[in-house]
Parts: sequence; C-alpha cells; structure tokens
Amino acid sequence: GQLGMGLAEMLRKQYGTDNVILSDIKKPPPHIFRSGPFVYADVLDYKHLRELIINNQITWLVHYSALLSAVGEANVALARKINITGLHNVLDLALENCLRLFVPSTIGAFGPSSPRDPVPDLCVQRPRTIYGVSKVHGELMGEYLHHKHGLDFRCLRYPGVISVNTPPGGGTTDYAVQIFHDALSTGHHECYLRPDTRLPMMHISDCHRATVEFMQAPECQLSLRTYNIAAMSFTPEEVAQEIRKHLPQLKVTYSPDSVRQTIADSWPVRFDDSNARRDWGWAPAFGLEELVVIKLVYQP
Ligand code: AKB
Repeated sequence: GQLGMGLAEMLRKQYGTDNVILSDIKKPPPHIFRSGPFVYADVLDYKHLRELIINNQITWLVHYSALLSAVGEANVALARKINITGLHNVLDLALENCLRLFVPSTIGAFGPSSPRDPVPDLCVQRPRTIYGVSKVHGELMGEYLHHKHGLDFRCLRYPGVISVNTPPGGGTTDYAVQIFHDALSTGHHECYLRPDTRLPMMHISDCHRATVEFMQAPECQLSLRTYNIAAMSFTPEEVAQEIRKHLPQLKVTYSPDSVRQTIADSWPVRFDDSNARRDWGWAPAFGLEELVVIKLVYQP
C-alpha cells in the first residue's frame, strides 16, 4: 500500500534485499516485484500467514494492512474484519512465533473529547470512526500483550502521510497528496475539506525514518509502547499558499464532504511528540516549506 514499499526499500538498504519480504493481496507493479522478495499474504488467512512466518524464519513483522478512515466508514463490516480480526491474527502469530511487532496507529485514534492542540500521548481516546476504534483497540491489545507476555510490541501514531509514488487510499488526509499532483498536472485542486481544517502531516521519508529508528531503539529506552510523532501541521489554505510560491497559477476550490469534514473536525490539530523526542531521539527533517520544495521540485 502507501507505506510498505518505501519502508521495505529503506530496510533492505540496511539489512539486505533478501531479508525483507513484502506482501499484499494485490499484484504489485513490476518494479516492486523485481525489487526483492514478494509474497501473497492475506491477514485474514491465519494458517497461510503462519506458514510464511515459519518457512521464511520471520523475526520482525510490520503490520500495515488496514482500511483507512473514510473508506472504513463506507464499509464498516470490512473495516472491522481487516482492522480488528486481521490484527488479532497478527498478534496471535507474533506471540506464538516470538516475533517482534510494529503496528502503526494514527491521529485518528483520538476523537472530539481528546485535547486537540496539542494532543499528548496519554489522554481520553474516544474516536468516532471504525478506523479509530480499531486503532485504539490495537494500541491496547499490543500493550496488554507486552505487559502480560513480554511481546515486543511497538506502535507509532502517524499524522497524515504525504507519499511520493504510492497514493493513499480512502483517508481523510489524502487531499494533501492529491493537491501536489493537481498543482503539477491541471493547476486546479478541488478540496473536500474546508480551507481552515488544520491537521498534523508528515513527509513519507520522515515517516519511514521514524519507523526504522523506533524499531531499532533499545527496549530500555522506551517508556511507552505507543508514541505520537509529529513533523508539521497545516490547513489546505496554508499548503496551497506555500505551493503558490512555486506555482502561482494554482487554483483551489472548496467543496467540503460531510463525512471527511466531520472526521477531520474530530481529530487533533497538533501532536505533542515530546516523549518520542526524549526517549529515542525523534526529530523530523521536513517542515511545510521543505515538503513543498521536495514534492514540487525533486519528487513529484
Ligand atoms: C487517514 O486519513 O485515514 C489516514 C490517517 C491520518 O490515519 N491517513
């Protein structure tokens, strides 16, 4: 999906191509298929996952499969199956096979009753989407199994991730990827959020680096098992303004979609990531200015 391929590329550089296996239920593009080991794996097929783990001597599992916030609301039953049953399979397999486990969480794990600016690691979490509910469930199950059975469970709450070659699918923050594509192609972006909707965001290379650095952090440095990670927060209006410094003709029109606007309005506007910075040295490289330059000039 949006995140797995880039993370695999970064891990393969450090650990060797053949030591990182990518999986999906969809046929990957040819360059991904040629780039290293790739297998079909369905998170709902417990026995097949077990076979893959045993046959390949897996030690670390990075569990990225999930339906995102907006698409999850459109298909709650499927989101429950993939995001909750799929996670249970992965947790059971991790325990059974002594795997170390990374599972991402999200700004979507918070809701309207959480503090919004900034949201700390530990606070009220009452999300109003099935995606958020499944992510809080994942955070709690992983931490429970860590405390009860010593599972090396690690979880980062990602902001909206601005990817390069791999588009997101069905999220509330997707506009922040699409606006760059539209700016470079048609020069017009129709935004499904209001111009003043502020959300935490991150360039994908920061997201991958945070993930690898966190997975590599010695256990004794971790005071938590689930951390917020921040880089920047912006509104559609602000990112459009920044893009216009390079492409002055960009036109943005607004046609708020009620589902995604309601979701965005319930999410934090800023992450407090001071624990990640203190415990394992998290520091982002990209703010809004750098993001816009790299997206428009180097990696559109
Ligand atoms: C979404 O918008 O659903 C995701 C997320 C913030 O977790 N990108």
